[in-house]
Amino acid sequence: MSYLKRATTLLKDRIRCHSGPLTEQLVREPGAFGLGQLPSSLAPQATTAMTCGFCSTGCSLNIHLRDGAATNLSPNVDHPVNDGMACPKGWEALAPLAASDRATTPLIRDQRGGATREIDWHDAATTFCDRMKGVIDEHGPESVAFLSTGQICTEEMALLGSFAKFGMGAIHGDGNTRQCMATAVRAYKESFGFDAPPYTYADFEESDVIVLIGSNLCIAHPIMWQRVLKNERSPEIVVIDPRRTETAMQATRHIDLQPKSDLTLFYGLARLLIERGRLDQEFIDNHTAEFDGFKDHVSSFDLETVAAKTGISSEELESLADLIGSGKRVSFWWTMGVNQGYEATRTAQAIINLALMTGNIGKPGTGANSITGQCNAMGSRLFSNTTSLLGGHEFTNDEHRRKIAALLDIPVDCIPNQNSLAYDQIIDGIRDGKIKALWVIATNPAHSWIGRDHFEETLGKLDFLVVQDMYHTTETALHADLVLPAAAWGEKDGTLINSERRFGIVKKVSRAPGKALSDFSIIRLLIDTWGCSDMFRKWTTPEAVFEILQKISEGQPCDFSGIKGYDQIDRDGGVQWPHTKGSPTPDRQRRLFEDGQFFTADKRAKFVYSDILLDPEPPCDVYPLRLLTGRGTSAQWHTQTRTSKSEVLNQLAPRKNHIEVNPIDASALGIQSGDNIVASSRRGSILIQAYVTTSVQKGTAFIPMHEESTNRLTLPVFDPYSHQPSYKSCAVKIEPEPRDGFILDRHR
Ligand SMILES: Nc1nc2c(c(=O)[nH]1)N[C@H]1C(S)=C(S)[C@@H](COP(=O)(O)OP(=O)(O)OC[C@H]3O[C@@H](n4cnc5c(=O)[nH]c(N)nc54)[C@H](O)[C@@H]3O)O[C@H]1N2
Ligand SMILES: Nc1nc2c(c(=O)[nH]1)N[C@H]1C(S)=C(S)[C@@H](COP(=O)(O)OP(=O)(O)OC[C@H]3O[C@@H](n4cnc5c(=O)[nH]c(N)nc54)[C@H](O)[C@@H]3O)O[C@H]1N2
Ligand code: SF4
Ligand SMILES: [Mo]
Repeated sequence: MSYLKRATTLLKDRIRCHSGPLTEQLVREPGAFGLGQLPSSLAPQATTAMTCGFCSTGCSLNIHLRDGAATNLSPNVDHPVNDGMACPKGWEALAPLAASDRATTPLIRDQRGGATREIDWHDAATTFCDRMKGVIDEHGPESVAFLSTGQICTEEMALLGSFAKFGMGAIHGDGNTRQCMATAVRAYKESFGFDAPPYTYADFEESDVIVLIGSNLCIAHPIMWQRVLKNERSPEIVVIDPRRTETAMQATRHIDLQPKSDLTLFYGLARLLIERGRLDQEFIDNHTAEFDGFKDHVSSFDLETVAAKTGISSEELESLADLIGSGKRVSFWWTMGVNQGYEATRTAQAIINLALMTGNIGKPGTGANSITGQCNAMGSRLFSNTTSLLGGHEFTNDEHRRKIAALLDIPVDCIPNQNSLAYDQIIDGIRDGKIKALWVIATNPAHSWIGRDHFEETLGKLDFLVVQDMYHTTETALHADLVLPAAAWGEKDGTLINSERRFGIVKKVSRAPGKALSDFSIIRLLIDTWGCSDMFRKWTTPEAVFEILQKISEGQPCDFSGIKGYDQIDRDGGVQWPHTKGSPTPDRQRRLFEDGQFFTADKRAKFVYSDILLDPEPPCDVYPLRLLTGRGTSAQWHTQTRTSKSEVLNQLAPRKNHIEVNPIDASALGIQSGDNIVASSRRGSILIQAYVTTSVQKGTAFIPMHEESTNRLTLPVFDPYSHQPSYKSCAVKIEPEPRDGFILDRHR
């Protein structure tokens, strides 16, 4: 059977651990595809450390093994990231692997809306290739797209992006990192010359003033919050968030600004700092560009204007400017409250500008620091081959294309010379009938995509939808023509890159169920079936791909060619980039820009700024509330495919989906906590339970994104520079549930 031969090749790394012939094992042993036996190097050990596969913090977890298989875990006490701590998701990381709805075999759906039937890998790979090739033959390479993720290993995303773009000839591919980090990427590229978060977590401990902007650290990055708590300098902790979040409650100062007034606030603060001479003029003169233009630009943001727009009193604004201006070590940290907005990129750059003008960069406890979301969002930003060519190169730069072609020993013509459509444009392309086939890997857009009330119809327009996931029950997989069962975190090898640019390692410590294969092996199988094995002859194992990526990174700011294989990452508690070949073993905590040299052509960081944009959907008479969305609890992860499979995490999460409403708005409508209410936007209506709380301002409401219906309400607008969705603001109304039955009027 030829597919077994192919499987033998692609599972080469595993053959070493099999005692008998591989084919025999595959037939005899359930799960052999996914894991086979555990690597012999792990088997005798009682514990082995690996990086958590949920958030970008990158905590190290000690996996306790019996006969080489994971039985339990505990946080690693000797690791520069988490120092013996983990949040509930980390403690429960093994539970989602054992869920009963794991995808265990490839599934095909012969008819839209019909049931699926099981097929073998040979038929799955053949179906994938035949149908994709059919679409390309008929409609051209622009008619096929993939949507990737920040939640698979770096090596897997590089293999995926390279196969899709260089092997299949597809041009378009984006990922859920667009929903999450695109703004920070764009902001850093323009301001610093490269997508380079500059900090190390030690900066949380070394700051005098920690400014958290649109970041609910206690819920979304609980172990980073623990690092804040380890700060012995009694720092001022300022939380800039329209909601009184768990983090805001712990802060020394909560700035509860009007939603989406951040850009005005930061320009106003910049003007105040200039007026009061609170500048690091030497740093500005020697290491930045375009300050004078910026100074002119912010001059119109006077105190009264800023106070009126942000809802923050003049006194508080002045006091905040003084705090930032007088602080010796001020660090600015931002997350989705900034990235997910209609003027997000400029807002992120306004934060960067504050750090630059006060010289708060490149020194302990400082920085303009974007906190990442998913465990490997950083890997995706650099190596997914979606928005940029591998290693932070550009598709549109011929020199870069030639360089990558030579390094990979492939014809330069295989590398597209144009950028991919962004996620929203891919979705539009499907709606307009231009994109006919979509391959979705480790993301669940039928829940997470913005304003997706008509999303099912949109997916229905595709000729071919492939979903590659660890579960066959995700909202997106339920629409798939072909489901490819994936091994999960803990069932495969590779690396993840955390928020502070640290490579961490993940390992096979558990057997994947049934015939599930690692994403790496699935893509290898598809490569071989497609007929482009030769192009990927060196991409044999995750570690071989790691070495290829090391070569590609050489000379780039993200150069990690000095890392001596997975062994060094494992031994040293991760390694941050950059680490160039031949350089000495790096310190365990490193920040960028200590020499004041940035990655721009003139080595100067740039002040970037624009005019304030009009709010695309302000509250009005009909829809008087502004809806915010975001993370609900530390026990819930996104669309909940994983976290809902843990009984422990379910106990820690709210039992019912809920909308948070301020008491003043609630009482005006006679609504009490626990009431079922109808929340509507111009896109649709949902039925949801009210939770009356002062943590949301009057005139605003909040629904956690974990609730499936949230994105039926959200407004599909995007930042013009990053194309990141503006998930955090749209106009809604709420009404008590009508007594005589309620029909969801979803398409008004
Ligand atoms: N438990 C848990 N942890 C997670 C995740 C998860 O799903 N669950 N997901 C991970 C991922 S991928 C990401 S991207 C991160 C997200 O991490 P965060 O960005 O910290 O989480 P969010 O709740 O999305 O948004 C943060 C805050 O932005 C505020 N906000 C809304 N609008 C505005 C505004 O106009 N201005 C300001 N200043 N703030 C505003 C919201 O009130 C919210 O408290 O979390 C990661 N960690
Ligand atoms: N309203 C609103 N919507 C939002 C947000 C918001 O704040 N508000 N936040 C946005 C943000 S920041 C993000 S990051 C997105 C997240 O949105 P999604 O990416 O759609 O959410 P996840 O639930 O993390 O989906 C990951 C999928 O990958 C699968 N999976 C897990 N591990 C593996 C693996 O190893 N291999 C494969 N093949 N599959 C795997 C999981 O089962 C799951 O189906 O949501 C966005 N949507
Ligand atoms: S904080 Fe993030 S990385 Fe650490 S245990 Fe929790 S989910 Fe995992
Ligand atoms: Mo995210």
